[in-house]
Order: sequence, then structure tokens, then C-alpha cells
Amino acid sequence: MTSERYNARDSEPRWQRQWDQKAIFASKNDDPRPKYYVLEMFPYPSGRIHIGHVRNYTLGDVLARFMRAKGFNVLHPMGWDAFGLPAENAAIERKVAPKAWTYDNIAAMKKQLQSIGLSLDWSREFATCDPSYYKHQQKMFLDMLAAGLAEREKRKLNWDPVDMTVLANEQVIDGRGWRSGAVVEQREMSQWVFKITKYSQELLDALDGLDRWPDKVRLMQRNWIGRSEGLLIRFALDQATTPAGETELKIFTTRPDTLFGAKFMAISADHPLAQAAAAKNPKLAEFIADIKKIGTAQEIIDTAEKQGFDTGIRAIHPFDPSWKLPVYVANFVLMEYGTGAIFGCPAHDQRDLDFVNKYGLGNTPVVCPEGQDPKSFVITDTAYDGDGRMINSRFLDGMTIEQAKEDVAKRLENELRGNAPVGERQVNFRLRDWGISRQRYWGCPIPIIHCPTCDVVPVPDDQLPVTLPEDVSFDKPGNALDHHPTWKHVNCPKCGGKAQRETDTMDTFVDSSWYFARFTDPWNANEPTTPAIANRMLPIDQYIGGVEHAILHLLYSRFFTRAMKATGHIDMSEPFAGMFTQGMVVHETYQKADGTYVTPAEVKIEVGGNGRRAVLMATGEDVAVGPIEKMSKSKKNTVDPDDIIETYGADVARWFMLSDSPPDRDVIWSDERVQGASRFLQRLWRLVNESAVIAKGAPAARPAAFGADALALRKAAHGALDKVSTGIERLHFNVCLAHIREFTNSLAEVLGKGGTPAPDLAWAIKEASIILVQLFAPMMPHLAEECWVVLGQQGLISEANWPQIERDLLVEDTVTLVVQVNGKKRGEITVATAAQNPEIEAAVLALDAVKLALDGKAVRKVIIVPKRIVNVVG
Ligand code: ANZ
Ligand code: ZN
Repeated sequence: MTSERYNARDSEPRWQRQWDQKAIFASKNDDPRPKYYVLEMFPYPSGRIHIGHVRNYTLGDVLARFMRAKGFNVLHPMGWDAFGLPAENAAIERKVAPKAWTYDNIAAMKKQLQSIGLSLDWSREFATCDPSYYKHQQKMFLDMLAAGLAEREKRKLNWDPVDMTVLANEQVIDGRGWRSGAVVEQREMSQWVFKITKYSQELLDALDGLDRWPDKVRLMQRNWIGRSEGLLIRFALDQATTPAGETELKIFTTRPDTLFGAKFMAISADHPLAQAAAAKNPKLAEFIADIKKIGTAQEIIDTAEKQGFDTGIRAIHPFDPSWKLPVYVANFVLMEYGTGAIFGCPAHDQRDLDFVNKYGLGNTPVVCPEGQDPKSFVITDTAYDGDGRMINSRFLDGMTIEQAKEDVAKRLENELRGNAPVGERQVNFRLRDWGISRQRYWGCPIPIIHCPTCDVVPVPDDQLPVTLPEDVSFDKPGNALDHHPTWKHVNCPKCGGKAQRETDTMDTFVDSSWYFARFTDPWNANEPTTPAIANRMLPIDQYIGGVEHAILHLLYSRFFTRAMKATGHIDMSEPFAGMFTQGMVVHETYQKADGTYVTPAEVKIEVGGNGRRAVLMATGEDVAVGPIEKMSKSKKNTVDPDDIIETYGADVARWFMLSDSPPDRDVIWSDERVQGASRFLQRLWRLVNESAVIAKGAPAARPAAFGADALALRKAAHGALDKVSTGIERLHFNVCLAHIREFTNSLAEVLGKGGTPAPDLAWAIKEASIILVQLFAPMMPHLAEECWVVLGQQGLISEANWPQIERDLLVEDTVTLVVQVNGKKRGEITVATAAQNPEIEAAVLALDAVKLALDGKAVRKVIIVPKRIVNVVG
């Protein structure tokens, strides 16, 4: 037995070097074994990895190592999502070139990632800012342009007149640019868009087949695509009231059943009718200018106070020529959706109700909930959007909503005005085409040349990539590419005349929409993919990342894969067969009396008679322990992965990350628990060393028969093997770790008996210790390698096959326990011998006899005497 402690600082870099030298994690494209592609969302090279990355990559790594041991050709690559704004900000603030800043960060972060002991195939590494990557992206853009999947479109955008740049909706705060503070203008500009809406229905339908995706992610995608079935209705206008003789207003509604509850019409400020009316009405023009200041962000529009302006125009109800409805310009109607115009039914739509209550237009309920008396059913502040029967609706009265919708649709479809029907069924999607133009330097250049004679001209293939110039200056606000003295001035490839390059670059979401496909053959210099290889290695069997990417990144990738299929780069539609969203790493916050935050590293936690107390180490003053929150710089509740690895080693950090909660939930970082993980690691080390001594004396051949002790240990070993195997496949890592701990206890118990074990038991101890080490190898790979040597095993454990389960050892024995409540016998329960305490506890508390005896009292404690008694203390 060794008295030496396991020394992670010595062991971890040593094994990392060995793995690296033997390139054992590099997967080969001609490997004939079945493939398994596991991928974690690649990081943005901000400069340092944070603890959330450690969790993300550890989850993927456990799976990769396990599948490798199971005999799969595992593809587990890593790269860098390297374009984006922070590099430009660094250039502005610190005068460093975006490229140098990015590649320095990559180098630093790569070192950090390597110190975690991840089984990554670094031979496939690339950064999206490598010209050898974005060259292909430019080619695919041109392919998509040719295929009608990329187009130029005029769009209204938020324009910051001081920074001279387009702002994303999130960058407009109270109508002002987030950085300049200037009042943001709406400008119509030509943008490049990807035609994702061509696939709206398909992207929606295919979600049903993604059965290894979390339901919540599929739901988020569904809502984002936002399919609505409704009716287009052409309302006639009272021509005497229209600005230029307009005769009708087209609206889109999903609730034609509520037509008899209509109180007003509303149009968007950008609607042509609003513009025409404003041209003749300065007050209206002023109102329009005013409401446009809040920008186009949906959340802002949703939460802003409803405002409207009566244009004086009157619309005529489709079922009653004498019924006139006022037409308002309203701030909650968007031009981009439906027709940019609505009829408002306040009783059944909250926005409409808020609106009428402000302008005194009243409401008439037309749907009455079942069981309500229509006579007494009134709406005041809360609209009713539930089910019911039609009331106050003439020929619709008594119908269900569905029947009324159908009835209205049929009538209006069959009614002609001019020679077109008044009503027309329509399916609308919330999903918009994907605008990819960004007025930024640090992004993939859009390979287009604008010629005054030939208009838009693609950059010829042999001139790709269009590379970013490096001699750029960030002295002026706006796009540094645009300001570059020479870069944009070129000759037109078609006519040879003077022309200009497109200076917009692509949204960085484009870069991340196909990197997973590039990983399958990053060496192909001529094509984005090698289709035969991509088709074999994709789809990704397990993709892992944060839920913050559950909508856009996944949707764009799903679209891009289809676009690559349409342009011949790949032959499938769905890139991610399995999707997993991991929880966050969270931590307590600490605040001084003056409200400033301090970091966990500056604080000492004292646990005493009065509970936990936090003390600022430097001064000894008390600090308040605040709520547990997502780690953030502003709250200072972060822990640095480097510190953790330096103090405890990567294996402890990995083990802790996996042990404390299910991977899809948040995990609370706690130093106490990390220390617990560290103690467990040392315990494993001691146990394996003790076992190794016995294993040396064990018979080489498997004994013909096993005694009771040996059999029990073998059952424990194969039981754990079975449970950990299925646990890893299901990504129930915390459960796996509980089984490993339990099995460790079984082995410790046997070893604790001391003496020289009989040959059959010695053999079982050897088998058990080998299985134990293999079980924790995916989680603590460095310790496992070290133990593998101690146990006299050949080669690297990282290359060893997963142990074979002997199924006949899995037949579960049962044991009957006496159940007591407050010391008094209330019954018995039979459980599997292998059942763990939490399972037993749950089963006992579910017994009627126990519930009865507790009589509603809370359970204070459950004491389990193994194999004999369970006592519930209430
Ligand atoms: C009358 C009505 C009555 C409506 C009622 C709702 C409830 P989704 O499900 O998102 O498709 N709408 C249509 N176009 C709009 C626009 N450009 N800006 C703002 N709102 C718009 O929602 C469709 C409903 O949203 C439509 O049905 C319309 O209001 C409104 F009790 O028509 B409804
Ligand atoms: Zn030309």
C-alpha cells in the first residue's frame, strides 16, 4: 500500500503529453469502424476560458472517451468562432490589431483547454477567421446566390448617425445607440439576406423527427418559426375619408371569428396608407416620427405603452355596409408581419383592449366561456382569449370558435369585390429571412463587387478568398473596411470598369452554421466539404451547448445544412441528431457593506454555531452572502478554471462538475464540495494501490468457482458497470458518479476485512479494481492512467476497450427490511440488494402505512440500517 498522495500537478501534464505524442484522439476518415461524432459548441476566443466551458467540454469528453472505449471511430474536434465585435473593440480601446488579438487569445485558450485533459482531435483545428476557412464560406455564399438562396433586399435598419453603423435591436436602448447615445434613425438599406423562409414549413415539420432534442428547444424553435393560419380580409374604405382615393385596406387575422367584436382598425406607421395620410396631416406625421423612435425591437414594442392616432379614415365592416370603423396608426402594429394592418377586437386581445381603454372605444365580447351567462359576461381590463361559444355575432351566435372561423372564411372567400374574393385563407410565418450584412471589419467579407454598369457581380472563384486587409485603422467610427484607402477599389470582373467591393461582412452566425461540416474534412483546400466524408461522419450524434443558442444558432445551422444540400456540398438536411443543453455554473455572491461585490477568492467562509459567515480575508470585515447567480464579471462571483486546476488538478474539477447535479441543470460551485471531490480522488488512489498488492498475488486464470464474498463483489462490479454504461449513454452523469461511489464503498468494504484473501476473492478484487478504474476513466482520465499502471495493465487506458458485462451477474437479489415510524414497526418492504439509500427512502415514504403513521407530520430524518431496518423519524 502506498502512503503517497496522488500528485495531479505531476501526473496530469505527463499523461497529456503522452496522449498528444501518440495522437490517440485523432480520428481517421478511412477508419472502417462505426462513427460517433460528438461536438461541443466551439468557443469564442475572448482570451480566457470560463468555468462554463469546463463544464461543457467535460460533458462531451466523458461521452467521447466512453464511445471510443466502446469501439467507435469517435470524431471530437475543436475550433474557434473567431470573428466578432470584441476584437474590434480591443482594437479601438487597446490599439491591438484584431487579428493579432484573436490569435493570441486562441493560443492562450488552447493551452487552457489542453490542461483539462480533453480527448480532442486537435489535428482538425481551425478558426473561422482563417482565410482557408472563410474562403469556402464565400464560395458557398456565391453558390447560394446562384441557387436563389441569397438575395439583396431593402430593409429598414437601426442607424446610429454618430457611430455611422447599423445597430442590432439589442443595441438600441430607449431609442438611442448603446455606445454613442445618439438618437437612432430608421434607414432603408440594401442588405444581403439568406432565404431561410423558403424552408419555414420544412424546418417546422422536421422538428418532429428530432426525437433526441430537448422538448423545450423544439418548442422554442417552433415558436420562433411561428406558423399561423388565418384569413386575409380586404376591408373596403369609405373613399370620402381616404387621403388619395384609396379604396381598401387588407388585414391579416387569426381570429376572423371575432369580426363582430371589432372596434377599430390599426395600421403600422410604415404602412403606405399611413404615409399617404401623414403627407396631408402634419400632426400625424409628427406622431409617426415620435413612435418610430423606439426602434424595431419586438420586446420593446411589446412592452411600450400602446399609442395610436386617428387618421380620420373609415373602414367598412365586411358584413355590414353601415358599420364604420376608425382607422388608427398604432405603435404596436408591425409592417413586417402579415399586411401591416389589423382589425382590433378588444374583448379578446389584450393589446387591443389596452388600446381601446386608453382611447375610450369600448368593447363587445363575442366569445363567451362555457358556463358563463352571456348577459352578465363583461370584459374590463383583461381580454378573454380562451374557448367558448359565439355571442353578439348575428349569424355566428351559438357556434364554437372553430365553426365561426370556418363560417366567416367560407362566406368571405365566396364574396367577390371587383373580381377578387374579399377573404382569402393564408398561412403566415413569423420567421423572417436572415439578414447577414454587418457593417463591420472583423468578419467574413461578402464576395461581391458593385459595378455602376453591371450592378452586382460575384467575385470570380479564382479570386477567392477575398481576404481582409490588415493595415486598417479604427480612428474613425464606422466600418474600417469601408474607410480603407484602397481595399474596396477594384475593377469590375465583367466589364473591367471601375467598381467597388462590398464592404459589409457576414453575420458571425454564418461562420458557426457549417463549421461542424468542415470538421469532417478540414484539409480539403478546394471544397468546403468532401461530400462522401461529410455524409459518412454527419449528422452529429451528440451536440452539446448552452440553451442561449437554442434558437438562432441551431435554426441557422439547420437552414445552412439544407442550403449546402441544395448546392451539392452535403446530402442531408438535419445536422444534429442529438442535442443536449447544459445548465450553467452558478455561485453565491458576496457584497461589502457599501454594496460593492467581492470575488469568492477574496472571501473566507466560516462555518460555526451561527451558521455560515463570510469574511473578507484582507480586512477581516463581514461580507453579506447574496443569492446564487450565474457567474458574471459584474457580480464578481466567478472562479477561474486555471486557479482550480492549479490547486486541485483537472480531474477534480471535472469530477465536481459532473457530480453535483444533472448536466441539464445549473450546478452551484462550492469550494467545500470541490474539496470533497478531491478527497474522493485520493481515496480512489489509495484503494487502487491496496487492490494492486492483492491483484499481484491473484491467480492468472479465472477460478472455476467463486465463494460468497467473491460473488458479491463481482455482482457489485458488473452491476456498476451496467448502470454506468447506460448512464453515460443517457448523459445521466451525476447518476453514474453515484454508482461509482457506491461501488467504491463495496470494494473498500472487502479490502477493509484485511488478511490474505482466498484465490477466488483475490481474482475478484483484481477484476473489480480494473473495472472501477475503467468506470471513472472517462471522468478522471489522468488518475485512471496512473491507476492503470499501478494495476499492471498494458498500454493506455484511454485506448483500452470498455469492459464486457457478464449479464448473468446482474440478476438482482432482494432483501426485506423492517419499516418503523418513530421506532415502532409499521410494516416491511422488499428491495433490491443493490438499491441505494435514496431509492429505499423514497419507497418507504411512499408506503401507505408510513403515511398513515406520520399523520401529516414532516419527515425529519430517515435512518437506514443496511439490510435490516428503516426508521422514519417524524
Ligand atoms: C383580430 C384579432 C382578434 C386578432 C383577436 C387576435 C385576437 P399571430 O398568432 O402572431 O399570427 N396582427 C396581425 N398582423 C399584425 C401586425 N403586423 N402587427 C401586430 N399585430 C398583428 O397573430 C395574429 C394576430 O396578430 C392577428 O389576429 C392580428 O390580430 C394581429 F381576438 O386579428 B388578430
Ligand atoms: Zn462592370
